[in-house]
Amino acid sequence: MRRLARVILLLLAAVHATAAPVPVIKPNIVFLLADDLRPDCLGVLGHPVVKTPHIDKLVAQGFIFRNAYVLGSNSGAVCTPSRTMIQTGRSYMRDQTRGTPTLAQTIKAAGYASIRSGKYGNGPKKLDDEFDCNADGNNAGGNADNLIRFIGEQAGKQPLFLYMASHEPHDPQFATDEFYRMYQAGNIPLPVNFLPFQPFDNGEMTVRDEQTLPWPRTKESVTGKLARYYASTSYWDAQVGRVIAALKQAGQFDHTIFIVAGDNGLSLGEHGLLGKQNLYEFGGMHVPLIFAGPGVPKGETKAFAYLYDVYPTLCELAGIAVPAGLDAKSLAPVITGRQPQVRDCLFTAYRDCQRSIRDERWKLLRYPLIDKTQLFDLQADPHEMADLSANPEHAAKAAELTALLEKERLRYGDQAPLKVATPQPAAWTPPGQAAKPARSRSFKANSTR
Ligand SMILES: [Ca+2]
Repeated sequence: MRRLARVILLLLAAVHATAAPVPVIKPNIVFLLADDLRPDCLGVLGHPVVKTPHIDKLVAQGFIFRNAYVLGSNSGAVCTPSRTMIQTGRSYMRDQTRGTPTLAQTIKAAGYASIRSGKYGNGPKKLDDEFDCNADGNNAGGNADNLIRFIGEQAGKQPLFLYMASHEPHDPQFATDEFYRMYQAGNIPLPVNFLPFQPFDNGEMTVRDEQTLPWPRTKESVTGKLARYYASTSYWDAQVGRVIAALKQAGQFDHTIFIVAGDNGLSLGEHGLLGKQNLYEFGGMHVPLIFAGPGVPKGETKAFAYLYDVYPTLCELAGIAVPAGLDAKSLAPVITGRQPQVRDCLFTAYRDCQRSIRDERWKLLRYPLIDKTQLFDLQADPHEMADLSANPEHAAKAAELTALLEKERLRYGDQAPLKVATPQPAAWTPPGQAAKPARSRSFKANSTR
């Protein structure tokens, strides 16, 4: 009798299960975040030298954001606010860890098994610890090992969120010999806007990154650094290839959304600079950002994006509700072609010494501590070599962008003024170098190479 009752109960349960809505299986999410990867430094982005065959193939059918930026930084370690903003979706100029759930919390609540492997503690450790599994690994090879193990253990049980936060190609650039052998300094061109010295004091001239090569910067020293940087990038790409192979082997690849990005940009000889502590286009804030996978069409846009937009974008692509209260905006409407853009100008900041605003064509940089402004026509001068701020013909454009900068910065909680009471002198001489007239070290005034 008891046995019969059990059979009836099982039958009822089966009927009930059949009547229930079919559960939607969420896509896996794989976030490949390189460290200090420049905005053009992938083969798929058209880079003339670097070889990244695995990423290129992975995102060949993906969607590229050409104008993606980090909002800014309150310290020389731009990585830290950048990675925190990825997790919080909130401006670093606000209290970021209060009131809204983090990316890891949101993804976990949606039923994912999550792992982060890579740079740990580069931001509040409690944010890193919100992943189910946390495993560093000393380099991208170790990161890949951790992810491959996790795929083996978890695939098919729950949707996966894999966050590969590798150390590469950050200096000191790590690679194995086969990748170092791929690049010879003598075959690598200097940036077109190379200078031996940055000719004025941008407020952060001798920070750690700037000291990684001596002044003056030379062709030999800069191309040598570029060779190591490209080798490290190719090494990272090969390790990403191992993770992709593991996803394919586990039958998970076709059901995975991929994001490829860098945590901040980097100057490597442009304007005489070496770090991520400036706001030029090849400076600290401009980053690569590519989405690929189910629901993402092949495409490319110049629509402005912030890196922290990844948080709500991922949610929307994976069918997860976007939490209220984020500063970040979902880029999904741009990816799917519903909207051409989600913002019409782009603001960046570095400590209290640099601010910038750009629109589709023009960019204004402001250095409050030395009372200096630069104006560039990015359409004619993408390498920011001809400062037009003193040109009366463009005075109205400079005034318009200054007003826009004043307005936009408030949107992100920026408290630092664009003018200070007692500006410092703009002139700058590298440590150990005799002072020279600034003109001899700057670009010719009308150059638009
Ligand atoms: Ca970084």
